[in-house]
Amino acid sequence: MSQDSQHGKWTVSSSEDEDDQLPPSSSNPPQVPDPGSFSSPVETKVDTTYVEVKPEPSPIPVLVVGSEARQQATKNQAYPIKYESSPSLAGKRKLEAADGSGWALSDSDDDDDAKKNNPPPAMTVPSSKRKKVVNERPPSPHGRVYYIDEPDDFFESSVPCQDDMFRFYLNKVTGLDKKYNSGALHIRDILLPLFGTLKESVQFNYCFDLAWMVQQYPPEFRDRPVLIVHGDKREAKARLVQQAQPFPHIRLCQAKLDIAFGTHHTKMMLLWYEEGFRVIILTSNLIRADWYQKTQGMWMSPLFPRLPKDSSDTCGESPTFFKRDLLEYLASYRAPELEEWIQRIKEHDLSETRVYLVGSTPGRYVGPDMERWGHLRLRKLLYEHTKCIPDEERWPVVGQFSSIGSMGVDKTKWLAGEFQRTLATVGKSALRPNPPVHLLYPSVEDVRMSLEGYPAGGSLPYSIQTAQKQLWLHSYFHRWQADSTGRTHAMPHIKTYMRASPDFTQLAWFLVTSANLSKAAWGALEKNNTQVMVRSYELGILYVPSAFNMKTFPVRKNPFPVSSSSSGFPVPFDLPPTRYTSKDQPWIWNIPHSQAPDTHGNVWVPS
Ligand code: TGV
Repeated sequence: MSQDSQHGKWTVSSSEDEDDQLPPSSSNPPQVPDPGSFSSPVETKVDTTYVEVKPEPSPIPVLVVGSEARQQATKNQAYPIKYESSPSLAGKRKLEAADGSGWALSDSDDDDDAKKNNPPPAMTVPSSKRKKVVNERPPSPHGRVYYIDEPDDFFESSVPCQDDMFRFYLNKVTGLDKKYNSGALHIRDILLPLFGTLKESVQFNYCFDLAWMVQQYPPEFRDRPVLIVHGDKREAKARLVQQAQPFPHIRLCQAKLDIAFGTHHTKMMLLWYEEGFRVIILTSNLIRADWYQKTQGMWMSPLFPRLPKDSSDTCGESPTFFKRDLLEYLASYRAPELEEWIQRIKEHDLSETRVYLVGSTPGRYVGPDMERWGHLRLRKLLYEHTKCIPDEERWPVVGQFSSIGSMGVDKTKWLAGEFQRTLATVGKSALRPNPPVHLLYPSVEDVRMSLEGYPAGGSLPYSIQTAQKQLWLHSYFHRWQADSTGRTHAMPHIKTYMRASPDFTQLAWFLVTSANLSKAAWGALEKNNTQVMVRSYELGILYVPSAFNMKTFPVRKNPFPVSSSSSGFPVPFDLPPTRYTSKDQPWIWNIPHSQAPDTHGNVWVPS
């Protein structure tokens, strides 16, 4: 997905101190007449009359006939940068409407959100209203200093401690107190020569700004070959091809997406150096907005040295079989462009890796293949590599994500059935009592009071159409932002899943991944549990204590500032999680908030 393509009506806001320089994702909060206050208890009562009044706003109403068109529009809207008119998509979109192919073999009764109408927040700011809002602007909790550009010290070297056991890092966030960025990495840091002398790289991702990406590479490596692995088709692909035009060193590789509504979410860098090879598995898109004021996570592999020339292919394996699993994941693309990388990886020593790879790759899997991908893969790893814990039914499962798919009319359909069973797996115990499940997802107030304000909601694409069918889900919800000063002021684009002790001081395992809370990402059982169907490409890494010769991971008490003396796992949000009160609502991106201005004095009115 390229971000310079968008057909919606985005009007640049002109509130006084924003001027011409807009923050990366700044889409400008929209305004329409107030539809009435929207408030409901945690579990019930979404005001559905609202939906009837404005059933399906869409940026291209006449043309949106197929789900992919909607999907496209949604993606485009999410990452607006340039205003670009898009000529004559009508014919193409109409053709796409007919291609729902992959459906025939599936017996999933529920759809994921991908199929649904996710009307994006196309935003207009009538100048009259705009003034009014500007005048009503409340004092910003972040003070008058709001960084439009990254601050001068932003790119100062922040080489992570090389003895960092977990190799888990957050991104640097613009506009937060410096202490919260200690130990954090910007994309430019990752590509610094001190991590290796780059020869070639591969960028797996969903959304790309190739011109911006090129600028993130150090000048001396800027013309080294880069392979882009993406999932775009048709117009979106054409736009990506066009983006790549000025860069002869960039080649594209389109990942096959044969099952309807699948997406290429995997975010990974393969970096081939004079000195060896490195893998980065992360949660950020390759666009500036994703590296600006959001919380993102990454795992950086050790530098993998080259194996001696005559080594066999199976050499250089880690205790976690990371080499085998990475090669299997790459092979699943069946892409000729990746063959040379598969060969290269075989020639390197990945034995120092202490994490397990958890991937999803589209397909319908039966028999032993069911455990290769998605949540059944996670289940198998937890079964084999974690130990039973006393009192295990009191150890909560925590899931934290930035988007939510459709998971049916009640919890038994997927969440409390198959997915919870996976997350509840520890060791080989026969009894599997249901642990507490805490789901972390930003509330409206979290988004409103965040560094980005409402525009952060443009990357939290939970739609009212999906939400209103699963009000039961919201009773599991906990806040992302526990207080209004810390790092959680940067809204999450990170996704994490973990099992914590009852007092949240210990972890039985921790996972960071691209996979949101959706069946498309994690897979769903079909055909009387004899088949699992996965729609999307996803990638994450699992930490289990046994791979670190530990019983559990202690949770790092004060993750900020990062100090070499502090130990324990750096969980990127506050524990214990805070449950939504009856006043809290999950962020739903196509519900307007015209009465409560955000941290920039703007309101949110999706069209
Ligand atoms: C979006 C961006 C709003 C299918 C896929 C992509 C990502 C995430 C995430 C969530 C959804 C993503 C997407 C969309 C994308 C902003 C909406 C649809 C509709 C990502 N893709 N809309 N159908 N869609 O949270 O990680 O960043 O990779």
